[in-house]
Amino acid sequence: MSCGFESRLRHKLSIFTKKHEVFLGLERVLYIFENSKNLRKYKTHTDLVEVESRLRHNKNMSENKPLIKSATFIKGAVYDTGLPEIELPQIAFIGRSNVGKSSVINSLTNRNKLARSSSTPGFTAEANFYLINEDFYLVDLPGYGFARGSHTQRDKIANIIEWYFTSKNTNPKKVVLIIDAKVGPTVDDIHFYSFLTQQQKDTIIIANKFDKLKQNEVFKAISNIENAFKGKKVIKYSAREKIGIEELFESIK
Ligand SMILES: Nc1nc2c(ncn2[C@@H]2O[C@H](COP(=O)(O)OP(=O)(O)OP(=O)(O)O)[C@@H](O)[C@H]2O)c(=O)[nH]1
Ligand SMILES: [Mg+2]
Repeated sequence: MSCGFESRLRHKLSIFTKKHEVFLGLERVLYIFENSKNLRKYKTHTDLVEVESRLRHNKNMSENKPLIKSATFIKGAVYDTGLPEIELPQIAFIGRSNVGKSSVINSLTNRNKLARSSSTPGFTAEANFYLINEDFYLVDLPGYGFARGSHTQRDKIANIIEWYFTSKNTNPKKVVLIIDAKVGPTVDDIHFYSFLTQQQKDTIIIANKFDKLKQNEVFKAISNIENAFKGKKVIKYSAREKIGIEELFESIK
């Protein structure tokens, strides 16, 4: 842990104390800090890197330098005829049902209710186009692997996903493939990644719901995802805790 790193955080947080503790024979550093709302404890350097990333994101927002200046829902499409009239680059968000695709779009745009999210799987049923900074679209897609859905429902969703990724009229510039950090990569995730590779799509992998991992699960969970995708880099992300936003934004630019 570098002193520079610690002092940068100290400057940004109202109270920040450091304690040493021994746990299972391991010496650990406990950082305790308080912001206006709540007291939080972070135990490792990795935790602090994420805290810093979140603070940097909040600072950008509060200093009126938002990464996303405008975000507007344009339309939901299921076929080429339903696509938005104005052609602009598209960044597509895909992953299993309920993995948090809509929530990731909301966290990235810092808008709570832009993309509709729900704890009921199978919620998004069209390719929803959101115009960002009048410059490009974020596309929220329905999720695959909706185990409890009817055969007809799953078939309909699979067709929409296939249409979106094979149509000459959509052609996403980048694809964000979202994996559940806690569940890990599913057979469908791996299958879908090879489909994207065959389609020669530029794919970014993120592990959402990172907040659900306990500290001692992080290394194993992330390596497991990286290994499943042949060592491809995985961005640790939490739409709920706003972790990884800057890194994802940089990757999709
Ligand atoms: N703990 C935690 N929960 C999350 C996170 N992101 C999303 N969720 C929750 O996961 C559930 C599904 O989120 P959605 O964003 O609707 O997921 P989706 O992938 O768009 O779902 P479908 O459109 O149904 O495929 C909601 O209850 C969210 O609150 C996260 O980072 N951490
Ligand atoms: Mg959704």
